[in-house]
Amino acid sequence: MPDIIRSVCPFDCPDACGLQVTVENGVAVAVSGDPDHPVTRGLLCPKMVHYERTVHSSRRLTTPLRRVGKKGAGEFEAIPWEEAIATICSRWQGTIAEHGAEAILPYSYAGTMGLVQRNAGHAFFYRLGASRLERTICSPAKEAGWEAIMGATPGMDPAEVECSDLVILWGINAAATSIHSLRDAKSARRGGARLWAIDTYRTPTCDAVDEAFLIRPGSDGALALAMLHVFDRDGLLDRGFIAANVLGFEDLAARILPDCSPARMAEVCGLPAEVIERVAREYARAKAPFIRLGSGLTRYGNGAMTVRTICCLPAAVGAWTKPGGGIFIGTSTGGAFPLQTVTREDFIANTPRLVSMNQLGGALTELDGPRVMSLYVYHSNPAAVTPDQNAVIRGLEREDLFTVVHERFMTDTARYADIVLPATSSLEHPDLYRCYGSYHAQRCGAAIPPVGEARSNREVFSMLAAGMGWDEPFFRLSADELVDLLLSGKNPWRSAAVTAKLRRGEPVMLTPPTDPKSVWLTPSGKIEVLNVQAAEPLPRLLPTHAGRDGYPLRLQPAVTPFALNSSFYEQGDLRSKQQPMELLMNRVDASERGLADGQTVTACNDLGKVRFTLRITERVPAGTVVTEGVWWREFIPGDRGVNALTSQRLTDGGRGSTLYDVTVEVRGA
Ligand SMILES: Nc1nc2c(c(=O)[nH]1)N[C@H]1C(S)=C(S)[C@@H](COP(=O)(O)OP(=O)(O)OC[C@H]3O[C@@H](n4cnc5c(=O)[nH]c(N)nc54)[C@H](O)[C@@H]3O)O[C@H]1N2
Ligand SMILES: Nc1nc2c(c(=O)[nH]1)N[C@H]1C(S)=C(S)[C@@H](COP(=O)(O)OP(=O)(O)OC[C@H]3O[C@@H](n4cnc5c(=O)[nH]c(N)nc54)[C@H](O)[C@@H]3O)O[C@H]1N2
Ligand code: SF4
Ligand SMILES: [Mo]
Repeated sequence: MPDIIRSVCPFDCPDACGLQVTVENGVAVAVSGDPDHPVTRGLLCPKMVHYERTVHSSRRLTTPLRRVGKKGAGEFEAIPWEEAIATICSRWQGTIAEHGAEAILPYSYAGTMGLVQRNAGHAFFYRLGASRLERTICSPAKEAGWEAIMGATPGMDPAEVECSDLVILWGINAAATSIHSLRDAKSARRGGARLWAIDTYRTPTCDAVDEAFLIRPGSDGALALAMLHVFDRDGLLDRGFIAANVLGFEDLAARILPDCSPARMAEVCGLPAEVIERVAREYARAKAPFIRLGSGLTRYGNGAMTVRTICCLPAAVGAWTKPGGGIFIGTSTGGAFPLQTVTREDFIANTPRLVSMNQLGGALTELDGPRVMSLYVYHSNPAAVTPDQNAVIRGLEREDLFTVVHERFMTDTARYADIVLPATSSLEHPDLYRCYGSYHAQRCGAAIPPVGEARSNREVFSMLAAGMGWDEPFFRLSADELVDLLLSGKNPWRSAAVTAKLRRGEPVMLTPPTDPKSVWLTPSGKIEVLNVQAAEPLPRLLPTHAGRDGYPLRLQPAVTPFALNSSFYEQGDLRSKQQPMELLMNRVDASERGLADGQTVTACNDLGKVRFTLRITERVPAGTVVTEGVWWREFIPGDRGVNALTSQRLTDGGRGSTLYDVTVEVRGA
């Protein structure tokens, strides 16, 4: 009889789905959505319905490897774990003696979201004294924008969307990235709500809504300011709510909004003034307008300011007072578990330098101070996902850089490693997961034994600590013992009964200690439209970076429903549902350049050149080109991925990546 074992989806997705894994003789044979999970309710995305094909893929790495060929050639020989650990430790001891510990740089992000395995390296590298990594590739500008106006106020419960009468999916491709939120939005629509999307091209999400508004990349702030202008001009503000809950709306109205008429902002965002007028009026007149804000619009030089400006909208019309009204950017359950019991910031001595993960290329090729002599990559694929790929690869090609990669697959990054270590998949190790698209959390154990000689992040750092001769008992704790530590103690986010359920592996809902829709956790206790502590005290129109690059087309490196960043390309069926590295272009731009559908083209800018297959489509407005997915190099037309065109520049707040803030020219090639 097969066993059905509960698990959790480990990927970087807002939903952290509950899984049911069918296991026969230690092999996962099927995976389905947990019908009793409060968010999943039995529905999995296309990426995960055959997770067993990833877990038992013939491409899995099963032993440690040592490089025998040229860097990047992907030629390796198998070695025992003991030799791999001994080699790494002795190389590092030599590096520390010669260059200091800051010459070692860890690089990790979100291959797994489990609290223990994701953060497993922090304590090790703090104790080592290595350079610290600033993990800001995803959406820190979104958090910075929220904090500037809402402070530490937790996110509202997104399940309230069911009570809304106007749902706006703003800069979020929910059909690909957040399928359960789209399911809930559609259910609100069946109850009578209108559903809108605001994007830069016609995504599958745009097909699922009543009306889609396409605007110019990075111009959402202009749209939001024009809406605020209309509210103010036409008496659509909720003055009672503002008087009681908002700081400085009058300053915004007096100093910023007069210059933000729909006619002016139409020139920036590309929507006609009359459409902006209508959007503003319908938003203000809705009983309970709900905005679900994605991350796409935050990855620009003005991303944090954009989020801050959009967050003014529900405050201006008092949407927060109605069930279903408000804005949701994500939940932040940081307070629910004592993460420092895993990350151990107390091991930091002398505060080593902080390196932005968005600037890895610069760090490996031109960083001042101790040169980076060793890079340890785990659950991330920087050769594919990190901006300025040419700089990253120049760094990885350095003969004097000792690179270790702990991975499930021979990724583009692993090909450059001196030592490759095989990693477990989430079905092979225990962890505790909390989610960022709602308030649930769940613990799970290993469902199957490790594939081959794969070891988990936690196990590898325990071995490395032993190899370095360290004797802190902390490094000998198992992943399960660390989960127990995370569940220890009283905590305002979870009652004793909730903690007991978590211990048993049941999905639970965490409860924010304060009401997210009436208690504003800012210095003034109000929603701070005016923030006197910020460098910019009021929201205003900020330009993007890309406007200054001098290339004519805006490039959008967007996502596909059939992969997650560079993960899932091992599944042939999922790959075949995508078109490898297409560049979507409007007919107008194609005919101006004499380009034909299906031909190979080269997109270029100051940073690089990338080959794509051209797809002419009306889904993309003139002036913008789009590519979907972060392809592995072995499957693409040229030898560089889209990130050879993206830049190491950072966002205005949060030091985030500016992946969408890019211009290019495209020619036939
Ligand atoms: N299938 C799938 N799911 C995923 C991922 C994946 O790669 N594939 N990635 C996961 C990760 S790590 C993350 S962070 C999330 C991200 O998920 P989302 O929050 O959905 O973010 P993005 O997909 O980056 O961008 C969302 C949309 O914003 C649009 N956009 C870009 N620029 C602008 C702009 O200036 N204004 C407006 N209004 N829209 C703009 C893009 O075209 C895109 O359709 O998804 C997660 N889920
Ligand atoms: N062009 C472009 N670039 C992007 C994006 C984009 O949409 N377009 N998205 C950006 C965003 S939002 C993000 S968040 C980043 C994501 O960047 P990453 O976090 O690097 O995400 P992935 O590409 O999914 O790579 C994760 C790797 O971790 C490995 N892995 C999985 N589980 C484990 C484990 O338990 N242990 C170990 N050691 N390895 C494991 C997987 O095999 C996979 O190769 O990429 C960013 N870069
Ligand atoms: S990727 Fe997201 S939607 Fe898909 S199974 Fe995992 S958590 Fe659920
Ligand atoms: Mo992300």
